[in-house]
Amino acid sequence: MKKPMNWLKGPAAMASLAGVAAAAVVLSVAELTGAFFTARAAPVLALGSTFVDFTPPWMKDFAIATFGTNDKAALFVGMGLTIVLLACLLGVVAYRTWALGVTGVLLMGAVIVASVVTRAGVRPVDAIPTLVGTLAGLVVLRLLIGTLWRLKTWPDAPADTAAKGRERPVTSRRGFFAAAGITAAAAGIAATGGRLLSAARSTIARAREAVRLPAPVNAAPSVPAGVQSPAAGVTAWLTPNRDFYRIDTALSVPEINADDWELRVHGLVEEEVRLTFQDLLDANLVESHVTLTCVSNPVGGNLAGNAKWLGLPIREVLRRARPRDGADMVLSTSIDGFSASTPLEVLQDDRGAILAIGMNGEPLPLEHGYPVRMVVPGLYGFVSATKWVVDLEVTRFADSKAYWTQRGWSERGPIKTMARVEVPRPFAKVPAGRVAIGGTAWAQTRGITKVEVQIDNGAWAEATLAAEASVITWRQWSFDWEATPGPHYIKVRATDGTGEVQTDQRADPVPDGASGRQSVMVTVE
Ligand SMILES: Nc1nc2c(c(=O)[nH]1)N[C@H]1C(S)=C(S)[C@@H](COP(=O)(O)O)O[C@H]1N2
Ligand SMILES: [Mo]
Repeated sequence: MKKPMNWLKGPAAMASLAGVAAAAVVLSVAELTGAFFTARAAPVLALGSTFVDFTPPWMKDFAIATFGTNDKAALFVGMGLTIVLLACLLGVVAYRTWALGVTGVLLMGAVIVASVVTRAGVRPVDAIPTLVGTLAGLVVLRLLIGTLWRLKTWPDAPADTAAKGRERPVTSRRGFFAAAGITAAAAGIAATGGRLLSAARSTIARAREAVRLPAPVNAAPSVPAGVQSPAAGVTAWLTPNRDFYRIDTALSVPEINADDWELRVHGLVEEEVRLTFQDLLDANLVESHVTLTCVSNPVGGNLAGNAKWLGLPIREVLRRARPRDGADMVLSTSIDGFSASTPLEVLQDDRGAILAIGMNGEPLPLEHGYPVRMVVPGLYGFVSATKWVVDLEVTRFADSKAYWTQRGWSERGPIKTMARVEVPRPFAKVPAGRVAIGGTAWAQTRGITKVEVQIDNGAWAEATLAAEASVITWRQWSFDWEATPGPHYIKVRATDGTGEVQTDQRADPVPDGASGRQSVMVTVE
């Protein structure tokens, strides 16, 4: 029996450090070399995407609920910790049995190569950076572990490792730490350099700025005066692009050259249709204000935004393709593999589903789907709003499942009626007297006809509705409250255009959207 070693001072800690340095070298050298290859094939991002795809749905829901739009940062932290733990194990294993160390590094390389080459639009040569990185990682691991073998001070060093180092000069611990530290620092610098180089090569952002959007043949109906709630602090009725919520599975924003973009419309159609970006610029485009909403939005949450979109009605495209009898769904797919299932009839009715190229008067921002995305009034984004869309397959719900449906979410997603209190903020302290309560409500395609407020357990009282732009945009409201000192609860509920009152029945976002009524606690002083 070996006596238990002092872990922190023993070879295990130093071997772990060697493993971490080697793993850092694999990733950073791969990333640096990768700057000269397809942007989407960047090894660290590709690995992250694999991580996303293998993250269990409940953990993804947890990440979105807990970190909101910072869920990607949380993912990288989680991935980093996982890699560090595995790298420690790799170092220890390599110190004991070198062949296992080699296997470990090769395995790491294989996982990254698999992640890279399975990204859409990636060529086999894009595996080269990872191969270079793997080789560099092996060399570094061998150098560091070799140094450890030559440190003879370990009481429990394996007998054969002492022999391996016999004729070599004895190395100091300080030397080892210096070597490992310098390696890790160099790896960090290399990785940063790789990222910067990739960013500098991003020409798509500049190409986007050069796009001149055509004027629509059907301009958006003018927005009536008074759509904005008079209560100070309520969200802007029109969401500026920079403030528009962003939800997607893409770790690096897909970079699509608009000149290369093509949409293929196929499946259960009489005629396959192909559209280029120029075809869209030349088409009869329409413009409309539409409020997008995410199915992950909790009651009272802010995963919703309202913009003016410019695009081609999808029903024009479908008219050309002529769907066959029996088709009831269109599966739209993004260049990065995300997909959404939208009922065929929703894309053919009067609601105004479009292939959008413009958002608030600009080409789509890269992160909102440049060059082309879908915008479908009335449906949550996960079943309709495919960004970076490149493929429309006319099919049947019975035959195909979209990205989130495969992960436990619904196959359909009509937006639920929802009212939100925006001022006062939860747990605010407000002075007694007249307090302006205000917020936003939505029930896209049905419209909002009433919003009511309830203070504590009092009677429901009608709020004042701001002007309505259309039934596919959200509608704001305000309510003057004579506040008396003490703690109070403000509850809100909306009624949609069909006369249906927003349910009090609480439901989680999974599988088809949160329901229930928001209740905001405030203290009146
Ligand atoms: N390619 C792609 N498109 C996508 C998604 C995605 O993950 N990938 N997410 C969808 C979801 S869940 C929502 S709510 C909307 C959000 O659009 P936004 O980021 O422009 O607000 O995009 C939809 N389109
Ligand atoms: Mo979403």
